[in-house]
Amino acid sequence: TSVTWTLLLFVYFNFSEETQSFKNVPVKGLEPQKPLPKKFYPRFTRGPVRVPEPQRKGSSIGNPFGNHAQDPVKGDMELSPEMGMIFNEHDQQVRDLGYQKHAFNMLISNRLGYHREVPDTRDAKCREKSYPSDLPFASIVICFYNEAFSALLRTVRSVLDRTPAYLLHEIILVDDNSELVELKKDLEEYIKKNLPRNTKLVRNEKREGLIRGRMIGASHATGKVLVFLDSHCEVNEMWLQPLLTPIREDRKTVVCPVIDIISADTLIYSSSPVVRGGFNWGLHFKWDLVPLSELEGPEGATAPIKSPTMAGGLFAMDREYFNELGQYDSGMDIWGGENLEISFRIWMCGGRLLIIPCSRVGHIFRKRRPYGSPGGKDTMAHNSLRLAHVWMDEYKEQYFALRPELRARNYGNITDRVELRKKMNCKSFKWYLDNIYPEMQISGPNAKAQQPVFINRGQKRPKILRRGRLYHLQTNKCLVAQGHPSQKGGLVVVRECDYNDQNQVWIYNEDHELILNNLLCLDVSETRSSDPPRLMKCHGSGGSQQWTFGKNNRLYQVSVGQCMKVVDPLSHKGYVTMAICDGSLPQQWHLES
Ligand code: LR7
Ligand code: MN
Repeated sequence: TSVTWTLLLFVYFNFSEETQSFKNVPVKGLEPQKPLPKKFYPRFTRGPVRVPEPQRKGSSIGNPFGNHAQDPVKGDMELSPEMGMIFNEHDQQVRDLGYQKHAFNMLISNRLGYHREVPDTRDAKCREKSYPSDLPFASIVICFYNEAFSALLRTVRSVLDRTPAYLLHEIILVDDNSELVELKKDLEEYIKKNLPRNTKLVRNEKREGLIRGRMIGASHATGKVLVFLDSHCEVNEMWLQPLLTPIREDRKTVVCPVIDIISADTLIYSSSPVVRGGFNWGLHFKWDLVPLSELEGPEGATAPIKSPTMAGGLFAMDREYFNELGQYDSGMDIWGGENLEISFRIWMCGGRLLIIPCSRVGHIFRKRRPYGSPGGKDTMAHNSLRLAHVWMDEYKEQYFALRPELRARNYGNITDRVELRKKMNCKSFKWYLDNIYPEMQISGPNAKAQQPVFINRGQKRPKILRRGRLYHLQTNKCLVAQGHPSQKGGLVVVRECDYNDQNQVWIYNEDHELILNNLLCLDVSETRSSDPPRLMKCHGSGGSQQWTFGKNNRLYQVSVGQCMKVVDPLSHKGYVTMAICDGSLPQQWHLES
């Protein structure tokens, strides 16, 4: 034992020193970033944590809130919505390139750097919990393809900052043949110079996709437990111990943290409601509210929750058990479906899948996937077909009823996976539905009516803050629709104010939306930030429809990081555009209240 202890201490000091001395490494962007005025850096409050309300139907994939972006609240990080302000052309390039390549605001990500505090979003009772000291060691596997350097490094750094060194056996980064240069050269250098020696970089010779990518990562791992993370995460306080504890008790338990939300437009970290995984017959993952029966018990809000499925990216599992259970289906490509496949396999073959409310990890939720697949193949359909044929028995008909065109589609050879299912003596899909996901609706003759009781926490409706005309101070005109205010995609212009015209009335609400005549939202294009603002259907997820009123009467657009101005105040056309905020007269607005 003394040898082990010496080893442990060695590892521990090695780590803590490393993490200490590189706390303030320069922020890495496309080129060196100038430090920003202090106000652009995050401020924190450590007040009581509000647990936000989920939507009544937690049915949207991605953000567990469905369509409602959350404002920073007490206990959440109070990051300025103007963190993404553009000061020059370089900022503009970083921002635009970021949205194109990564579908999130890379300008803000770069400004945040690799270390940042995140709000402790756990239930207060989690802080009183203690965990065994002899937990199994973890290998963290992070597979990435063309990830933004700062987001990847923040993922790794957050793990180093918030994991006790003795539990962190290693971090394995799998580069899935990324094309971005900084990921090839700079990353290797950064790892060599700045990261502890047990950070390994594995390179795929060709693009494998995240499924085979993770299998490759796992094959290099030597720790007792595998922990998978996406490459744009930030782990929270005491995230790992609550995940390792149930695995130590039962090696066939697979666990997921609660996935907190990092906004793609503001990078604000906010708390997720505790929801669990489900799916629909299109074989898409979805979030469900937790049935009341699951929440009752002495441990209340901190007790693990059985989950029919996992989202896919963030989970921990005994390494030997991962291998025994058949890793992943290596016939699956790039993205999609593997999360349902491993979920069904865990439950049907004698394991269980839990969500651990006291473990929290933030993930950047983006609105689109920024990369394609080789040959433009629909890998989600290919992968789903494979899982349906191997695991779903007669219930695969439910999928084909929705996707009849896939019935005859080739899905490759599945013999090995069918064998695996037989060899492990796995239960039927019917058993899974009856016992693990009874609330799944089945259409047709054997439909079930029984629905469990859910806690009704109501739906969040953004409060109206102001209602009135939006004046342009210099011209004394009002912002209106160029055409009809109900026309989607229509431009806005300034015109003579008319006090009797409802079509000139704007609503400004707590989600920072500007809604004209209670119909459409003022919106900007995310990818073409030089396009003029326009009216679009309100999507409720912030970003391109998020506006703030700031100093010098400016009207600031959160996702483009610029201010709205009248192009030519003397012209009767009244065109408006987005421009670098400069406090000048053409950029001054006033919203009536
Ligand atoms: O070809 C690829 N090679 C890769 O290495 C494509 C992707 N990747 C990497 C990528 O860089 C990232 O780190 O794989 C990881 C996941 O890809 P994302 O972030 O584009 O996926 P996602 O977050 O949109 O998708 C969710 O569903 C996927 C289904 O295949 C995976 O299981 C993701 O891990 C999963 N993410 C989460 O569960 C986080 C919570 C989101 C939700 C709900
Ligand atoms: Mn992801």
